[in-house]
Amino acid sequence: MDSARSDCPTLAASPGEPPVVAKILVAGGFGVGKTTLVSAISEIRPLRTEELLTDMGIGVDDVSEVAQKATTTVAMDFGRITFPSGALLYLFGTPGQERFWFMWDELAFGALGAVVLTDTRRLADCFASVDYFERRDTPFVVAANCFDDSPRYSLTEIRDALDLDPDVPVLLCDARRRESVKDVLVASVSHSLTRRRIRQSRILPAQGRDRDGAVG
Ligand SMILES: Nc1nc2c(ncn2[C@@H]2O[C@H](COP(=O)(O)OP(=O)(O)OP(=O)(O)O)[C@@H](O)[C@H]2O)c(=O)[nH]1
Ligand SMILES: [Mg+2]
Repeated sequence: MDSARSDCPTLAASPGEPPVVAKILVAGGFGVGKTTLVSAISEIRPLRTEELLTDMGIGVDDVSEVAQKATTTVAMDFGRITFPSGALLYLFGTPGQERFWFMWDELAFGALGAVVLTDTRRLADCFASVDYFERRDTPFVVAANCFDDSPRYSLTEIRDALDLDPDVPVLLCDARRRESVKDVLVASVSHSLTRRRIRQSRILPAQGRDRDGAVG
């Protein structure tokens, strides 16, 4: 598969420097399209850990809203994208079901940022992901995956329903379409780098101050 067509300029390395490598987590509730999103954009055959949903899950997994779904992710999805600048983006999709959430800390380790994927038929299912990234102070964007029979809400309505901070980007997407997924990832990387720059600009001046707050 071709590398992403439009580059993400903020991830470009300086000349002579090794390529920038970044990790983005794709999280969200059960069956919102995380595996689909990673598969739609990965330039390598994505690593998938799908297992059949069987009767063993009755009473444990709530599949009422995803009746067509036959498999579920039990560990993670993994994909890779190379930008024309040479920057590498590694994508890690989390398992959506609550019984696998113990793996999230391992998957989130070292992540530049995250995408919280949501389905507007079940917005509340992404509360846990939003809380998780807010608690960890990991920059995230929210992408509403537009299923054919999902109600259409404005970005403001989605933001309000999830009670998001004003700086959290909210987008609509189609997790099956590569171009749409690319827009989500570019938004995630840009937002994460902006947040990181703001954080550093707060830390650096503070380090140069003496106990009275005077800049040394
Ligand atoms: N119509 C439509 N179907 C989609 C879309 N995204 C995903 N699907 C379908 O929805 C189902 C669930 O997608 P997955 O990608 O397995 O969802 P997931 O979030 O990885 O699920 P878990 O890992 O089990 O939590 C699959 O059958 C997809 O083909 C979409 O944008 N539109
Ligand atoms: Mg999955």
